Amino acid sequence: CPSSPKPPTTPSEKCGVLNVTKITENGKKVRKNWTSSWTVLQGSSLLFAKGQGGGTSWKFGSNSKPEFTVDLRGGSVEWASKDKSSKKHVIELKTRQGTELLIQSEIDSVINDWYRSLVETISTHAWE
Ligand code: I3S
Repeated sequence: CPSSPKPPTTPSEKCGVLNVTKITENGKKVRKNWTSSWTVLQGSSLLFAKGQGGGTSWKFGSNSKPEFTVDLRGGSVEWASKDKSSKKHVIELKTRQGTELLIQSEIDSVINDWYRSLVETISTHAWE
């Protein structure tokens, strides 16, 4: 997906730059720290890496591992309520492991696409 000029082969492969922060980790509230992350949806995993160089030039190379990965199986996704963030277009993602993330993009179409893909991925992998 990141380096391929072709469209992704399956709807569950997707990548792009999103603003991301954890709000809960293993059930414990953590301080928000919004960062711009290169985000890749791969099967039932969502991978994040800090933007390096920005835009789509970023790749997961040998010296640049994903910062963190979340397992979407058994998770849930919804549009975040206003009290979660003052930003526009914020998705709230909860994992079965008790991690909650906020995912945001200023661009409507971008965040709507991610929302759809995440919902689809979670429902596809619901019974694993
Ligand atoms: O939910 P909060 O605490 O209002 O979130 C804001 C803070 O995390 C703030 O950082 P400080 O830790 O320095 O207060 C961030 O800069 C803001 O972006 C957070 O709010 P938004 O509404 O942007 O998610």
